[in-house]
Amino acid sequence: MTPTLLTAQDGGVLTLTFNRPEVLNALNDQVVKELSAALRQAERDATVRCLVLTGAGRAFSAGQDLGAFVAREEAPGSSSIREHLQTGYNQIVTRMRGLEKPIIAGINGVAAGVGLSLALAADMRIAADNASFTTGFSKIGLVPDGGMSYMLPLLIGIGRAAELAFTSDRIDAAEAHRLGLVNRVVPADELGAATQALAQQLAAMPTRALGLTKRAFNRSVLADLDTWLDYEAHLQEIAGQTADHKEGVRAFIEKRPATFRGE
Ligand code: LHQ
Repeated sequence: MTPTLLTAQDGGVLTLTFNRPEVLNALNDQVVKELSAALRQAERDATVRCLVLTGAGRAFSAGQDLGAFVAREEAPGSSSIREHLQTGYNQIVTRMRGLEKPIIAGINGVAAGVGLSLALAADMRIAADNASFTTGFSKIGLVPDGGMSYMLPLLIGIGRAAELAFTSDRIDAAEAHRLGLVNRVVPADELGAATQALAQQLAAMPTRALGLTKRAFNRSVLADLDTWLDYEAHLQEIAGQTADHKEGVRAFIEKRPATFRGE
């Protein structure tokens, strides 16, 4: 099976690259499994002192693979959305925040849905100047998940978070920088080098101190994260049963605008 997540280590820097460029690195069960395993390995491996998460091709990640999601929902005995989140994305977010090593998201293109949530779970974000961002969930009748409903208001304030979450408008890298969604924006052809340079800088720092700093930040502003992830999954379970959700997903698959009825 072709790896859907490429891994490469250079000194203390481990780079993980989403590798489904033909679907804008949409996330299916295999990517989730491989990312989870890579994070577990990065926890155990003392030679890894900084992690970079990025995407192959023109996207960082378009979020949940909606084709795979529909197929899963239609399969007899499939798990609920709540379980899907709890056993997949939520564990990844918990692992990313729990990893006591810096994680940098190198945002090389569009980041949408839970793809954006994973970028937000990183410690820092560097975006290519041609990257773009959309929460995406409201377009398919869902609630921001993968910790986004916690991280987004924290990073950019509740009013701006509401605007992005309600409208799912796509914003560019300059706007993302202005909002505080990303730390830095660099020319697209310099993203790889800029991300690796920062990662090497951090990998040469006292890793234990950085890890403890991350632990402190987790405790100071993300203390409720795990409870929150469960609550978000509960809200998503409710949203997932609405007619508007089903219409939104159908419209995406059929490549047509959705007609929402508010129910
Ligand atoms: C895709 C996708 C995609 C499959 C582009 N899936 N193929 C998890 C599980 C449980 C419950 C709910 O929540 C979640 C978390 C989530 O992440 S839900 C949100 C899922 N993501 C989205 O709704 C975003 C959907 N994608 C888009 O809105 C657009 O594709 C964006 C804005 C990302 C990019 O737009 P464009 O640059 O115009 O590209 P495109 O739309 O033409 O896409 C290129 C191809 O990638 C296309 O396939 P094709 O065969 O026509 O070339 C898309 O169908 C495919 N693709 N996203 N999520």
